[in-house]
Amino acid sequence: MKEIEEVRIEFEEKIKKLKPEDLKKLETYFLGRKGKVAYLFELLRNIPAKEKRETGQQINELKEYIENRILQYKQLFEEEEQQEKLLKESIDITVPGLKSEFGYLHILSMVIKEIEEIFLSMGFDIMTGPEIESDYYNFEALNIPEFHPARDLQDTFYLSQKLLLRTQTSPIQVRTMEVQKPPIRIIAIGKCYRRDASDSSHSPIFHQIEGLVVDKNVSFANLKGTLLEFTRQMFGKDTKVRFSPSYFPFVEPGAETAISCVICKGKGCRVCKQSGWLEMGGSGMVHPNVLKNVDIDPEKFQGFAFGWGIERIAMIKYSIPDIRMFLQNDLRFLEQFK
Ligand code: 2U9
Repeated sequence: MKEIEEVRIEFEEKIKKLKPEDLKKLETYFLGRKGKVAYLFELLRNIPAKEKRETGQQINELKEYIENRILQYKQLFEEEEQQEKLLKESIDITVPGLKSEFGYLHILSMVIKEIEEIFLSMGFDIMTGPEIESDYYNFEALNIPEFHPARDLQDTFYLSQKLLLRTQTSPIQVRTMEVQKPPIRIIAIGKCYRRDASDSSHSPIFHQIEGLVVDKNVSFANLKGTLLEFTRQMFGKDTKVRFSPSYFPFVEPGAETAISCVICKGKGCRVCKQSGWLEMGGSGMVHPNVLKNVDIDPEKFQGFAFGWGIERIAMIKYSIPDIRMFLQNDLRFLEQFK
């Protein structure tokens, strides 16, 4: 009877400070083949027959008690473990979902699409061409003679004696006139390269749009009407266009082309330097030599052309202060145009 009491006391002590990971060990210690309860049954063999029944019952009661307590703990620990798992793995469905970022066009791509749509609606086709060009298509075919300053090394990226990065998209127009005879109504949009130090309004890489119309009875008035319509759709219908005489080897007459300031509507402000006008690029009637170079008879056909900077258009339309922002990949800038 004393040993039974000792085993019970030992069990109560151990079960009090039982940790889940020791449950198996405790079960074996008390209920295993060589456990405390087995030890008590061993002792049973040596006591007098008449006390055997009584004692045996006592031991069985203790065994059941220990089994039940251990079972309770097993269930308890399993529940706690289950609770812990639920807590750890539970997700709060009321938390707002992660916003999936959608891609969006670069502001320049947006402006290019806008410009293309306007000219497509006016019946123009869109052409592209190589950015690496020969000096023939970039200069000679455009009536730019061998020693013209535009050919200078300080303005042009040469890749070899004959190859260069195009300084304007005009080579596309030349290539088109070689394979397509009038009527021609095309715009060419693309990257151009100038060996220029970059500052807030100049970048060695910039985008240009050039337009070319070649047909019978094409006049300077057609040029003015086309650019006025484009300007109105791009900058608002009260915008005006100004043509000032200028010289370019590939057009004659040539004209600097400006639009009335979109900020002050022509009154004069900081953006237009008090002039009321914003220079956009150049234009003119295609020079007869350029037509001759592509076997188009200047006596039968005439053409007009223009060339504007895309960054310039974007900067004016969206009040962008510095041309370098287009290339810096700064999300604080790009995200404004999502
Ligand atoms: C052909 C014949 C004529 C395109 C023209 C300009 C005037 C012009 C510059 C101004 C801004 C380029 O982006 S820019 O730096 N361009 O001023 N471009 S006339 O004349 C052509 C083009 C192709 C066959």
